[in-house]
Amino acid sequence: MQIKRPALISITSAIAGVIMPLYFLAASARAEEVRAGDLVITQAWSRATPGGAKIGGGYLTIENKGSTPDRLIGGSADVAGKVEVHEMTMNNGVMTMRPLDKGLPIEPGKTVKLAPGGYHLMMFDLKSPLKQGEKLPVTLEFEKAGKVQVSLDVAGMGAQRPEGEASPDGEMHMKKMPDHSGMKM
Ligand SMILES: [Cu+2]
Repeated sequence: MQIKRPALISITSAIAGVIMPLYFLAASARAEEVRAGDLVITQAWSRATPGGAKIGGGYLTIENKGSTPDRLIGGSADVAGKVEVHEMTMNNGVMTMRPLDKGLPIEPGKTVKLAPGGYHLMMFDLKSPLKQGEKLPVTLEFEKAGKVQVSLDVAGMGAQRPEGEASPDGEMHMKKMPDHSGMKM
């Protein structure tokens, strides 16, 4: 069936005009997107550290939408004495990590994910513990895109992914809720 009355169409587009901005507002509240030249940075997060801890990790997703390669070479943060780009690997069953002296290549058309167990930002000499729910300002440094400000959403201690992101088994990672399942009512 065809809709011939223009009035209906204008109502439809008016509704879309209201719904679309709300949709983008919700998306931006969940995960901030930072653009720097051809790079798009999303899912920047960290996790809470115990009091007295001197090191913390930083994780993010970097997409290169351009046609030339770039490199994440380092960073800085007010909360940390030093920020390095690291790689974590398994060697004969032992987890080791090392700084990437030449930086992390971000090839054109590729998306590179820094996540627990792999590439990460390593923050040294923390001046204060990272607290869950905090937004931690960090300056990334790229070879071509230069310095880029991002803010890391601090998730709970030991989190494997940012809050709100689905885990690999498809379940949502949620804040811990009081568990009453074992209670006798
Ligand atoms: Cu590290």
